[in-house]
Amino acid sequence: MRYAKYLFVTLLLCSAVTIHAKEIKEKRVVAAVDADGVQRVKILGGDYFFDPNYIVVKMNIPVELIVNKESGIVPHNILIKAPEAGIDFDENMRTKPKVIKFTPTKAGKYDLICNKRFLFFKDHRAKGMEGVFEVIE
Ligand SMILES: [Cu+2]
Repeated sequence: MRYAKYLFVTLLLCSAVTIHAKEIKEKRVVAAVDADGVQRVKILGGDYFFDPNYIVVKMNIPVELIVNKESGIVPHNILIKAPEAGIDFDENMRTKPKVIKFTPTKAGKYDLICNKRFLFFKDHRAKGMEGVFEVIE
């Protein structure tokens, strides 16, 4: 009987971990280089996700991110702040696709996020609207 309490707590912890793992399910895309020498990746945003949420591109090859969001009243943005790698943008997402152009100059993993928030609620990144932008050599 004494152990029942510990078992219960363990089960609670396990389910909490499982729920969190579900929220951050990885959708990975490795960009291909198009015939015109540009790496194009489409990114869809919504409440509260980016799809894909793990993007791999090659260094020193131009990138075009074609971004849009699902219809809905919640505003979303897409931003990466990595000026040291030639990546520095903060764009509001619309349902109509928008093209973001840059050329990454430094290998590494950079945070891709939406930092919108409603009043005192958690920002969208904390709700799962985040991803990894990886630049490889
Ligand atoms: Cu958002």
